[in-house]
Amino acid sequence: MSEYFLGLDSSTQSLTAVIIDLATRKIVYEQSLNFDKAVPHYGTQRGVLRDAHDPKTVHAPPLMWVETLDLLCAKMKKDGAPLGEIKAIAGSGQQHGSVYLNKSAATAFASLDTKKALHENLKNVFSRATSPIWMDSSTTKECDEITAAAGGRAALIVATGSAAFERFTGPQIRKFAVHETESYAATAHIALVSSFMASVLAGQLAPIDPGDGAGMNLMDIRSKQWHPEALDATAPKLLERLPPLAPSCSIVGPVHKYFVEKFGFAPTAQCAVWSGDNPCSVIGLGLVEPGQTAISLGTSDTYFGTMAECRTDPNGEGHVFGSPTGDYMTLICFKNGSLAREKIKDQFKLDWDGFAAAIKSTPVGNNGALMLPWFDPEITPRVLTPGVRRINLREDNVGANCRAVMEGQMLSMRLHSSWMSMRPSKIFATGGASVDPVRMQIVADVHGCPVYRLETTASAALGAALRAAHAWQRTKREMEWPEIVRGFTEPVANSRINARPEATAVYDKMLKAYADAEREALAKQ
Ligand code: XUL
Repeated sequence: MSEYFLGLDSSTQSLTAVIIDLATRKIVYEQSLNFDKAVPHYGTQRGVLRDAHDPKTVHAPPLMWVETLDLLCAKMKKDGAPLGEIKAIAGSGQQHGSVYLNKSAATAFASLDTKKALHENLKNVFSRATSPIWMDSSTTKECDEITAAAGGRAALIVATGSAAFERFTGPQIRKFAVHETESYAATAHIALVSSFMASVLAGQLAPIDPGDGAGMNLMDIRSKQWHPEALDATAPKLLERLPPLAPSCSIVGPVHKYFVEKFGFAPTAQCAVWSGDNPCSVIGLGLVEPGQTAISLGTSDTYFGTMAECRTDPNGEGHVFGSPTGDYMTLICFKNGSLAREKIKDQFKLDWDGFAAAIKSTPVGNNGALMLPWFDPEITPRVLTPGVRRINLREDNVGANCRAVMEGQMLSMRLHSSWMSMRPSKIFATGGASVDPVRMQIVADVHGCPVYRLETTASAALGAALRAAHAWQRTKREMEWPEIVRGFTEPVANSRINARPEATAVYDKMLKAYADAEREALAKQ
């Protein structure tokens, strides 16, 4: 007997649906609608609205997400997706983005009318027409104010799991509360993208889970409750505007009858709490046990790790979020990922095969040559003035530059994840670069553990579907996480690349040289 679960991913550029059959361990349906194309009348570019006068201000219209949800449900129905047999739905939202709702919202969610489109039902529920999203970096002043009021940077990191970051929800709320006092006064509820979308589906205001709550600078990372001092440091009367926090496996309630009558969902289909896209990806990548690590080598490189105990980064570069498993996860973002590798590749007019051959023509450790690959401003470490730094490295040496960019990136990743005090025992790699055994050998050797390749496209939506299955299973019997993800997140067969102990020994020494070079470069900033 099939057991269907739906995962939705409301990301920056698109809304994606993945339906899994837990009985056969198969993805049975996948569909994605791109906001710019599906609902062009909102005028977004790549899903966002950039302020014409201030490039740091980046918002998105929440009504656009709602209208796209209606269209995606219609598309699923038209495609014959088994909507009537779905047992539970969960979702993933781009993290940090906030939705501001007036006092009519709760009633509007509860009384959706099938004779009207979803966006017509909900057009009057907002006290702020647009939502600041994670790409917004306009709140440096608010970050400083919150940090000072919360007792300083170290205290805020220990309390909430992260230093104050411009894109985090607390600083964004503060900016709104201070500059748009009347609209803030008219705001009865503040939701995250995740909890907002869950509210629409369930027809009631939905809680926030600790995965996404941790991206706000407002939640006590250990107790997973709102942090009173952080709230006070952010905006007046904030607690009364926030939904409760609830474990990621909680059920909000059955899907609203709007979705039953219009699209054929079963009235018994349960809506689970949504989470952020990174916590959902942790599940979609199969990182369900402490100590598991994945790296995604895409436009930017990200490092995900799971930890049983909450340990925060004293330097404030890495974030600690709640993992949907109830453990903790960390996210470290390196902006100069593929961007830096491509710059070097293109500089020498190579393709990726040529890039790999160039690396192979040089020895492990690059004869002491090092590169700090900061083509763009960097997030980890915080580099505001970009510029590539070369040490013992001539700019025209093809092989040495190709090796140096990859070795530099992996040494940086090892260095900036060391606060976790937990060396990975294996690494799962995804993203473009993960198909290249030459670059993956450097990953394995620098980190000193085997690397496996994961072939995932929609890891956040898949993670959401698996979370739906977990939340639903819990109401019947306890199914452990490894059993939930089994068959969905296995690495590609024969993709294991082992670390070579003699190469790792070279990198163990090189790490110090890299750290010194980095410290010196940062001191000059
Ligand atoms: C994480 C972050 C991004 C967004 C993208 O802190 O800002 O990964 O979640 O959707």
